[in-house]
Amino acid sequence: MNSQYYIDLEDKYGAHNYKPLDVVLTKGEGVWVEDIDGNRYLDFLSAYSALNQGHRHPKIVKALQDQLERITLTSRAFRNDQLGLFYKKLSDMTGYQMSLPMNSGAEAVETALKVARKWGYAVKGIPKYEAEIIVAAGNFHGRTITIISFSSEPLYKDAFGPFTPGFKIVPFGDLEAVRAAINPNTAAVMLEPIQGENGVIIPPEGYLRGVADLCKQNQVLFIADEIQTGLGRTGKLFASDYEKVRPDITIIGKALSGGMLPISAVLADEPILGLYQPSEHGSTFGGSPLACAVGIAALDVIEEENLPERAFTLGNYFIDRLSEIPSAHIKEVRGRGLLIGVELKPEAGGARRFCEALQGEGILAKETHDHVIRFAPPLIIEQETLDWALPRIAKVLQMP
Ligand code: IF1
Repeated sequence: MNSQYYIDLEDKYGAHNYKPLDVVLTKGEGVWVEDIDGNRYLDFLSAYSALNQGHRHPKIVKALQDQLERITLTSRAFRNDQLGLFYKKLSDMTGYQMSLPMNSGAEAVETALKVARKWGYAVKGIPKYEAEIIVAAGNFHGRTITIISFSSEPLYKDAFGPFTPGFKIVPFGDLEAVRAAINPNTAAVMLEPIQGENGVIIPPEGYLRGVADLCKQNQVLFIADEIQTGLGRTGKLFASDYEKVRPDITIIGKALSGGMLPISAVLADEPILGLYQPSEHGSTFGGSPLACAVGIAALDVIEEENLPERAFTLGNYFIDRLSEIPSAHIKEVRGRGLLIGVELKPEAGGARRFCEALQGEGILAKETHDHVIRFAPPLIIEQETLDWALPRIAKVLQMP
């Protein structure tokens, strides 16, 4: 069968909520993937940072296989012998007292928003159902109706109202705007430390620290969505670490499973996460023994292979090399660690055609917001592999 067969199947029987590159992948190992015609590509997207550990990391595969032989799902109606170990691993690694496991990132965001509202009523004393949560313009936190209710992107939102109330949107990177938006009913401020989907937008230095301080002064929770930026991607365990900020709540997902299953978690201390009482929240699959065994292995790999440090060193190297590429199309190269955006000038004709050309060079990358090419390889990548990619990227960025 050729690629077109599979493409036609997808297009005929599947909802058209994506416009993928027409490459039909069938194998992955480490930083490489292969399509059904046997072409190999360097994966420069890492499933939006879910594959920080690379495709099919042997240690995570082994943990998955071993757990498959024992028990996969108990539901939270019963206990299992992996969940506590997963909690402990998360606490030991992140310093948070507690965690709550879910599946997708969006579910973990919802979980954090719910507990922030409850905290607002139970601890801060906000009048019932008056709680407000401040978010940033250009945010991406997922696809549920509540989450899109505070999106500023019409495409994600406009067809899907009515919307959930209780959110205020302020410009990203503007500390004074946060200060002005806080009032006695504010329960939380939720931000991505770096806005990924919005085009790898890094806020001005001091912004995260400033927001965290404002939150503390006003008895407001600071929630960091580190689903994309966390677990080593930006060169530290968390992107918040760059400003020595410890959010009241940190949300993680994606690389928490190294790409095996959807696993997410909300991290916080007992005075916050301890507010959830039985029946107030839950999930059929969240905290399954299979997910926990995989999660522990995925976290082990991040530690054992020093993935944050690797991302830091290789990211600086790669950003420097990309910045040296003489290309009339490039407006700016920016990034932290191995979360990198190359913003093209408006007259470059959009990032999509460059991503298609990269595919022809054996590199899979994905545009974001029309004019930004995102480079985010697995963090296990070797410098020599980056050196293999650089002349190919340069060639593509130099096309007319
Ligand atoms: C898609 C984007 C990236 C996220 C942050 C929560 C979630 C995400 C910071 C929700 C998810 C994903 C979703 C995926 C593509 C991808 C994405 F382009 F859409 F925005 F990474 F940049 N918070 N991001 O980045 O997590 O529920 O999906 O597990 O929607 O196609 P999820």
